Amino acid sequence: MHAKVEEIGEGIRAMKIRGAGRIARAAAEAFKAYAEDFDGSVDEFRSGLKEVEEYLLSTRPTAVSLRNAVYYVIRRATGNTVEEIRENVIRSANEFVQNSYEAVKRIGEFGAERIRDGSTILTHCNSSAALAPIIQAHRSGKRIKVFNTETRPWLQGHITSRTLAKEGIDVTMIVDSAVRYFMRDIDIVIVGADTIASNGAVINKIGTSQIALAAHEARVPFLVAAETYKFSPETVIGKLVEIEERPAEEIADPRDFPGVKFRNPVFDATPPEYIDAIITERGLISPYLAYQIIKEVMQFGVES
Ligand code: RUB
Repeated sequence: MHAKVEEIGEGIRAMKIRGAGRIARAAAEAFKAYAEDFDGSVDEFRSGLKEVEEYLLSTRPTAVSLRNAVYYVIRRATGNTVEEIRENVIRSANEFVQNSYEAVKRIGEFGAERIRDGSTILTHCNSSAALAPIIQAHRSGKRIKVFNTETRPWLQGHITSRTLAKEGIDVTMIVDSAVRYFMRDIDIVIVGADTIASNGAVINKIGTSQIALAAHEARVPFLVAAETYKFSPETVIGKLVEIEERPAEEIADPRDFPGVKFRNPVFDATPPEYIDAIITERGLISPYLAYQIIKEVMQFGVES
């Protein structure tokens, strides 16, 4: 495998590159690097791109953003000469990355409107899309407080806390199991998404659905911030979202627990009835409009 492609692929697999948006942009960058360096015939280029596609798709299963990024580039990798194909791959990879950053920025602007001055926000894991409205609200002068979960077992919440503290935001880190205890102090929950199914269910970091339940019970608005490439065309044709299960060693050393089994699913599904709105770059929508977004906004159509 091409060195840069492998570096990106292994980075995604080992979670050095993580978060659905970053993974997607990295996949686009991998194609770009491959195309820039390619030297050979048109047929070799096409089969090489196919190999890159299959390799990238094998890295992590849950975030559809990865597959949508891969298909975005592959569908545009047309041409009769190596130069034409190269140009199209590089252009579409750049386009995907640029659109992705632009989408997060717009989500920040739209989402910030929903954050009132003086409010306390809860977030989970580390989502660029979820942090964008929070940071935007703060920069626009709103006095806000944030509670964020540490997010076991990978502790992505540490990144979130540090990012927010660096922005000068009043941030408090709590353990994942303290969410319901603090829910009475929370005005709004904002989380990200790895995949949104056609029925409006949101797949995000494990624990998200428990937070949604606690928010629902306390009548606290629960918002999801997600670019439209987090919507899954595959779910329209009946495919289930695969929930990644990672090694037990990420939780504890199994050798210290003879006779004990471990399970480590790293995502869960929050049903649409617990979601007040999804903040996309196209605006705020009901989760029940997921099918519409997939049909209208996604250029990819249904991938099989
Ligand atoms: C990260 C996670 C994030 C979403 C959205 O999981 O669940 O909430 O990916 O992130 P992991 P973003 O750390 O296992 O990749 O908004 O940055 O795309």
